[in-house]
Amino acid sequence: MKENVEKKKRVFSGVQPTGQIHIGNYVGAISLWVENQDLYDNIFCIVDLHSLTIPENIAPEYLRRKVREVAALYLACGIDPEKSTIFVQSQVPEHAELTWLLNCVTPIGWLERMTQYKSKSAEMETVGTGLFDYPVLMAADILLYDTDLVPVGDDQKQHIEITRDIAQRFNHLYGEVFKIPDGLFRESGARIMGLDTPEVKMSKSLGEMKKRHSIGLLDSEEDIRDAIMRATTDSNMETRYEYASPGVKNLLVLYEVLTGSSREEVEEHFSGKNYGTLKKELVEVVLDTLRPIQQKYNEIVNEEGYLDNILNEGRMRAKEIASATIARVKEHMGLTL
Ligand code: ATP
Ligand code: LTN
Repeated sequence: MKENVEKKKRVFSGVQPTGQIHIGNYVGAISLWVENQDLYDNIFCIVDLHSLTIPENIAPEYLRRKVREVAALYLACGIDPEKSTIFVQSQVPEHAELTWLLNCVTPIGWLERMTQYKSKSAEMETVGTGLFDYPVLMAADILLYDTDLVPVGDDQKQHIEITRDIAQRFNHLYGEVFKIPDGLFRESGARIMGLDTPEVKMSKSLGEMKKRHSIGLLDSEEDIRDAIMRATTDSNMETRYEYASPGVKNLLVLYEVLTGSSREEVEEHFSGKNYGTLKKELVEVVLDTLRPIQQKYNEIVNEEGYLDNILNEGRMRAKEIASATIARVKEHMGLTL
């Protein structure tokens, strides 16, 4: 082994175990993790504590099932446990502990400005403190692991910004403890829109409520076909990105990322063709992408003990890194005897 190999950068990201994991999550986040897996030292988390911030409809049995589903989907999508650490957030109590310590350096005004909090709380009768504090828990997730890069969809930009702000403020108050992380976003596909409503992003919660809003990674062939063939378009025949309506552009972007083509190639391919052709071809591309994922998913969930072993090993590796960070933080804050 060469001694002078450069240390790989650390990547950290996560998905909440609630709702329907959809093709937007795959394109914007999970497939980006898989593509870059060999370049980095990767840690992928199932952020169950974040799921508790919207407590409605979260029965304990549902959460338990969803945590396993997300973990199995990470693996089915191509996350390799030999190359990446996979673990469940609540299994490493340092996440909650660091959240408290970071709460004490985070001005309330920063949290009041968060757009996700504003939009989610507006729909709720009773707003939990956890929802307000969501960004601090996310900052704790990232900062615990000396993360360099956070690959996410572009709806998470404000969360990455506040993580940087919190880290900088902490370092200013207590000394250089945290590394300042950067977001990592796809150039194309960082925000997939709803198939039925291309003016809003495809979302897991809407996907559970409305048929044809999203394409779930575990959806049947029939549902996938139906959602794409009936996706909102317009009455023109415009397949150039610059002029296409939001619904058509969304289909072009999905086709582009899932086939690994360039925009020019996609435009040339669909030039002069109607939306029916675009939709039919996209159905095939999506099915070709999801078939092997669904097959692998079924194998994983049927293999007794496989998932538990991976999550257990992941927990141990995560715990080791996280506990070292917490010790360093406490030392700097004067929380040691
Ligand atoms: P919800 O909309 O119900 O809050 P979500 O679909 O955003 O849920 P998350 O678990 O919050 O799901 O997101 C997991 C990852 O997928 C994040 O990196 C997020 O940025 C990314 N992501 C979510 N929706 C999209 C989308 N429509 N396009 C691209 N990336 C997305
Ligand atoms: N807020 C993220 C989920 C999340 C996350 C993280 C992503 C929680 N902690 C740490 C990256 C890094 C979302 O997708 N809604």
